[in-house]
Amino acid sequence: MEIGKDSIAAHNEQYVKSQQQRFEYATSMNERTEDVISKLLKFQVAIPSWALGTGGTRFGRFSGGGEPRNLEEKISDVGLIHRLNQSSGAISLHIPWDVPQDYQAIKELALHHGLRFDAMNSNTFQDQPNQAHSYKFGSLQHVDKAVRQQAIAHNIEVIEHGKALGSDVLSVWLADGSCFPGQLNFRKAFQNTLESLEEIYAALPENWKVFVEYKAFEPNFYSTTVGDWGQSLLLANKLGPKAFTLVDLGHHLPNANIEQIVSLLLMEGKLGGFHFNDSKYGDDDLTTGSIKPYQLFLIFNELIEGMDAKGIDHGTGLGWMIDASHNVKDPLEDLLQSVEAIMLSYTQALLVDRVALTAAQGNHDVALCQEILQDAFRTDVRAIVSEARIRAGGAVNPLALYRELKVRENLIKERGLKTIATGL
Ligand SMILES: [Mn+2]
Repeated sequence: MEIGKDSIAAHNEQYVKSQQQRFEYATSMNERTEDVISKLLKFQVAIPSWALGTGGTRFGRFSGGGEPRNLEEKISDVGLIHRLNQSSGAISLHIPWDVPQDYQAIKELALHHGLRFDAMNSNTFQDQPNQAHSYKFGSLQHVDKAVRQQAIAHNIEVIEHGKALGSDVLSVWLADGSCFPGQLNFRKAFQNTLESLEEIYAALPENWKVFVEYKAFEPNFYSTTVGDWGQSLLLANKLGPKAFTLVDLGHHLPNANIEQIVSLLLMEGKLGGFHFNDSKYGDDDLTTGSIKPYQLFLIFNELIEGMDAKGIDHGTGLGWMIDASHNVKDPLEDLLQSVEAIMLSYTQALLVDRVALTAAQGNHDVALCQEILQDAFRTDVRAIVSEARIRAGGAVNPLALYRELKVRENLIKERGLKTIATGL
């Protein structure tokens, strides 16, 4: 299914008057509105291929129907999201779930939908059929060199797929760690991981980056070999200038100060990318902005402050991606909500009066610092975000149009009710 320009125009027509009124009010309250819109137009959030089907838990999985059955249909789904919101112009692939059969055809399909290929993700957390060695006790950290070599070779193969598609980032998340005290020699596990990553690093093309993602726990529950930003930064620093830390919002212990982490990583020039999601307890798959929108705003506040201090382009300087897989919502509706939450938080953070904040910080005016931040956070910026979307050719209300057009019903008709997205 594809959404035509006329469907979007007809939808937007219903909102012309209300949008105009709300946008005029927003402009009258914020003199930098046009500058903000120009930044929003350049800000794109990549959609991971694994977020397009219904995820599950170890207890079960409840498919919503019409899930993409192959890479082509995944690209088409991201195309639908991007057509509606004009802010999701990239797809992030996962190997081996998304191995292309015909690179040229896949590239043309992506181009047709206005998508580029974001970071390539390797998988050494599962065993694949016909695989010689098991990852049950780790991959890049493994005590057996043959297992490490297999995992290294897989990562290099992922780079090759990415080169053929025009990606320029390898994103590595490791499930490596241990479940019980005494199971693992921490130092040896780290050294093995470093040496393995060095071999992968050596295979990176000149213009590529490697992102080292960390996660506090799960699937291992006693130790994770890349468990926090310190361990990731150690690896990135030892690897070299093409290696960076990747921050996933849901990969911290409860109440971690993620905004401080991104601030310091940016200061060190080692923040490579960002995975958006939200969590209440230990999950990392809830809709971005659904639980802690203020935290998301504070993170964007530090991201913008840190990027501006270094002259980093907001749109292209870092990798922006959603990383979530949902159990109970229509995945496409969920992704539309997540991207919207990201755009709203980014916009609010752009409105922070940085001159006033710096002055208040210098005067130890703690109450005023809070007022300045919360003044921006409490600003209703929805009309600004919709205005940017309309100007880019998107829908005023992407989720409403998705429902008006009965997209999911159409996808079920096309693909069937009991489809399962590859990899899930
Ligand atoms: Mn992630």
